[in-house]
Amino acid sequence: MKSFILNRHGSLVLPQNLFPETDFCSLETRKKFAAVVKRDLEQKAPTRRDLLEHKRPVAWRHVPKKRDDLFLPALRLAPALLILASIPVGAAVQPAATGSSAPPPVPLVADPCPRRFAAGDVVQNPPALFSSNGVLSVRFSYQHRIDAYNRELFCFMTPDGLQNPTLHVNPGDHLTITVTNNTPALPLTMLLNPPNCGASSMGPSSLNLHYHGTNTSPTCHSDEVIKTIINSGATFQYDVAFPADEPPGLYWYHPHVHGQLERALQGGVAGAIVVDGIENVQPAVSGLRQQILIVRDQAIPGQPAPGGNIPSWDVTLNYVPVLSPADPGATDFVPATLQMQAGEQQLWRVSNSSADTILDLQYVFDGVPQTLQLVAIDGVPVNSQDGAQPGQPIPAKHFRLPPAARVEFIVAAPPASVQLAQLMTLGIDTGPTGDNDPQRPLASIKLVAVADGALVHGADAGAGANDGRDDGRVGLFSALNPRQRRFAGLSSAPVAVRRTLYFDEKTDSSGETTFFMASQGQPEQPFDPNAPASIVATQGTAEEWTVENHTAENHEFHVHQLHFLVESQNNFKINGAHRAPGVTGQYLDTVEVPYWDQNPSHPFPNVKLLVDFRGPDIGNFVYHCHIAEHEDHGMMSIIDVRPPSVAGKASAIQAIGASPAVGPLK
Ligand SMILES: [Cu+2]
Repeated sequence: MKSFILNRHGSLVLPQNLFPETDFCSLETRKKFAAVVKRDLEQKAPTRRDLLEHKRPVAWRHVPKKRDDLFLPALRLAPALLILASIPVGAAVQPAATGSSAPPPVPLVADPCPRRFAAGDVVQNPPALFSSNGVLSVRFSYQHRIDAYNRELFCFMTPDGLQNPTLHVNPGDHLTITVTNNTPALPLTMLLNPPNCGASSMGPSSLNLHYHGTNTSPTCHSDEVIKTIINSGATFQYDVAFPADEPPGLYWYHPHVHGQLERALQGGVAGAIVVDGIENVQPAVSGLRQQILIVRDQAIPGQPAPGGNIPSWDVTLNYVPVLSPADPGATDFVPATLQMQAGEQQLWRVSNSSADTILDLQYVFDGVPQTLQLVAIDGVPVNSQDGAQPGQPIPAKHFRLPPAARVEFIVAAPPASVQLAQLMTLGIDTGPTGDNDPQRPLASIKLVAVADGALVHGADAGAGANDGRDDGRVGLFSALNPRQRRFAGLSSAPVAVRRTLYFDEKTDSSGETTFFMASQGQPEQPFDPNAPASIVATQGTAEEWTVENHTAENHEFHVHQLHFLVESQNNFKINGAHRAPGVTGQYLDTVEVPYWDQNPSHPFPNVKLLVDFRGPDIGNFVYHCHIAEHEDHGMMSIIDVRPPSVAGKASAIQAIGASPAVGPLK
């Protein structure tokens, strides 16, 4: 394991897998701190590779706390702050809120992060909140708890006890969220240079929010994740303005603090955002019963070695756990239950909100794949942006759903003659160094005869109803809506710049791997929130990006604030991989690039993307691999989109990250 370092901006960077149960008490000097790191992490704790090869936990937080050769006394907050001794006190203590009027904090909610479902339970729609008069105003208490398997769970709770509710907005609406970070304070480990948004130092208990896939502004109090930090005890207010031309479909929200993404997502903190109105772009969904299906992943109890049918991570479906077999050769998965009425069609709106688990969805009757009628991908109704309205669904026998991607499709209930109807994920060849994502059933279909509207209406928080409204059905088609064609004309837009980006990984002699989201022609650097942007683009243009995979595992390319047109998927066959069905020619925010076979005579698998900067959003935001473990370990970079009037004045605006940080610790 690497010891901690000061980066080139003078910020303290702790080892990526350091977790703050480490004893920081009485560490008044850098030397003492280094000694503890050496004693407890370098000498006694196994390296990450060691952990992986022995199929043991891969993060410090997973190291068994009962090992008597590890020094893990209880954390005491005040002394811990001594490690920030050279940070001005004001920098480590965040004011209650920024902005003109400080919102009152959202108090702790009793019984946080409930997970009341057992394996095999019926999947219920999450609780839902709806905007009215152009605004959806939400109050969130960010909380955690430890479950029976020693897993740390995270959640947003509303004051009346809803957990991670689905947020329904219309194009043009404002989503205002007041959030209080009610998780326990942990040591702050890194300084953020100005300009700041919230606190100027961050650590494992820091929070912010990302509105994934939304074409919203990357500014403070909107969808900004590089400098927005809400530390324990602080309250922060978001006001996210959805554009009037936002395509109707499924988006999602989750915390996005660098280094903490995997921990948060595997703790389950994620919820759906639905931009309503898809029925007037894809009339095929009019009035259908809908199931909002959020796939999350989490550590398997007992942390068995992955292999065979033992996955790297268990998955859940709206918090119904999908159990995996204890034996790698066994197939006794226990899927969740999805209810349908005989003869009906349903709209399934699936968000892969897992940290690391790649899905390849298939709907199977007695072993025979059924047709999914794809109606939207990553929030954008398919075939809706150009040409004649309405959009035409795409038939597919399976759909590859990388972490963070969403797909919405129509399925038909199985005829009574079918013995076993299931939603499943096919096995994924993630590459030699990737996770084990075996084929497994996610849910079995159960035909029921229940009065209309009572079928999938429910609240997975267990408390409260659905805001007085039924989230169980899509609205009825009224008239074709041509206004949500945000990306219209992109395919014929002139290409202003062509770039090649690539995923890379470097493993050092200790077995520690650093992950890079690199740009051809620039030195590889792991993500640093204080660094200047790697790419400067001009608002109003379109760029063609070729995103290559130079590594031995799959990666999932995601850009904040915008969508791209998938032009082509290339060289996938060198691994026997197939192009993902349904995505070429569509508008995505997340796309998979399969691994390279490491044969120097083989080309890199890549995707060609037409990236749309024609929208109004300017500023700094990120692009990264959405396998959370990879992003946490550095696979992310910053892009700066500038209005045409200032683009080109490159030296004038390198503001973020340019100012010198405080001096090193003594
Ligand atoms: Cu990755």
